[in-house]
Amino acid sequence: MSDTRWDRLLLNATLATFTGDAAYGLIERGAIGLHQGRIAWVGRMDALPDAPHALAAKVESLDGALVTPGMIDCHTHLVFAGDRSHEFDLRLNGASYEDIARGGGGIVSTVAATRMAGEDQLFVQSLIRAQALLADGVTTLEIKSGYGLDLEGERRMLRVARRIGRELGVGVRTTFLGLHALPPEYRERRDDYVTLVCDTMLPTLAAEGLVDAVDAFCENIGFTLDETRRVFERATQLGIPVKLHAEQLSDLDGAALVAEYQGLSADHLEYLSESGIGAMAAAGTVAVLLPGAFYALRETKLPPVEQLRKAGVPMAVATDCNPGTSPLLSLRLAASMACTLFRLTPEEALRGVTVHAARALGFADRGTLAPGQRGDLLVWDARKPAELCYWIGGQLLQQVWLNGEQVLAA
Ligand code: DI6
Ligand code: FE
Repeated sequence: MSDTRWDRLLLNATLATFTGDAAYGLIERGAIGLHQGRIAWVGRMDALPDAPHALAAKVESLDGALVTPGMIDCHTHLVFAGDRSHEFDLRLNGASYEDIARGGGGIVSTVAATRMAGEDQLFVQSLIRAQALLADGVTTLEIKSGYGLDLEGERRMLRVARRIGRELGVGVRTTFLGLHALPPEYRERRDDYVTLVCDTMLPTLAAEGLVDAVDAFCENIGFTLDETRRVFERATQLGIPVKLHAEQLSDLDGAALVAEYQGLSADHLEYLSESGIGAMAAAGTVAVLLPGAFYALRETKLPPVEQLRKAGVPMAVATDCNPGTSPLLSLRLAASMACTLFRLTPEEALRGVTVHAARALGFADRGTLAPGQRGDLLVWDARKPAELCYWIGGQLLQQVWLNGEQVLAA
């Protein structure tokens, strides 16, 4: 007779499930069953329906260790070539991000390097960054294009993003960010570039199955509200969800625009207005907070966290990993910074890198510990969830489980 038991049963765990009403959805002396890549059972050990070995083929005790869902980094630009560390010096000497961008540095300098790189070279350089995120608990991540800015370059980035997912077994969502910066060859022809993005690049890449969502950099140094609307219209026609870099450096009302399109998320939001918050709340658009960029740019304007909280807008937290404004390779550190810099509670920050981050990517099958969810789990050298935000650095992560299989042990 075939074995109908679960593949695995983990016993004596402190489970931060992020379900139900308890703080962190905490279950002490908990157990979790895994079967065929999914979570089969979650609850208190004393509520298990049978003896452990009658329930699962393999049983192990975690000795009280904390277990959380795999963390989800819902905003990264980690596929790129080249190096921008000299901009760090420039900024420390007083140049602003806008100054550097206007002077030919910034995004377009990464575009030049990324266009030069072959697909394998881009893959090898970018894989290292994805591995670093995984090593601190990221089991699903979003990766944006936006450093190719022509059909071939954007395609290469998105293909590399998918390949990273296959190589590491992590979940990858790809976002097309054709409206990231105006490529130099279109300097006098803005409109033609937006047309190219809307009429050629987006539909072609979507047809190739490379686009899960569409984003734009709606900003004075990026693209206008009207240009952003054009790409959102096209995405909507193609049935692709949208999200937006909004209100990072100024208030252009981008959050209201993305909400109008029932967008998944509006990201950054330091300059978000009261009306933008209202629009996001009504549309169910997630606020993605990016403390790494706030920190690296030495921004002083805080995102309106208290008003977002009051309006009931879910807040996610992400690394924004990119070579210019957020060279950050730990989502757990981003959660810590969201507490220290933005005054999120540790529970809000941890919901922000799990359940709300899943929602910001349109995923319903991950981000909590519940039956039916993907078997993506983290086992930590910690007893209380707040420790994950409290410790700055250190090797807290003990085990990573992806799709029900243990892939990493400290
Ligand atoms: N906002 C950001 O924080 C990144 N892109 C964007 O639109 C920065 C990208 C870079 O500087 O390379
Ligand atoms: Fe970004």
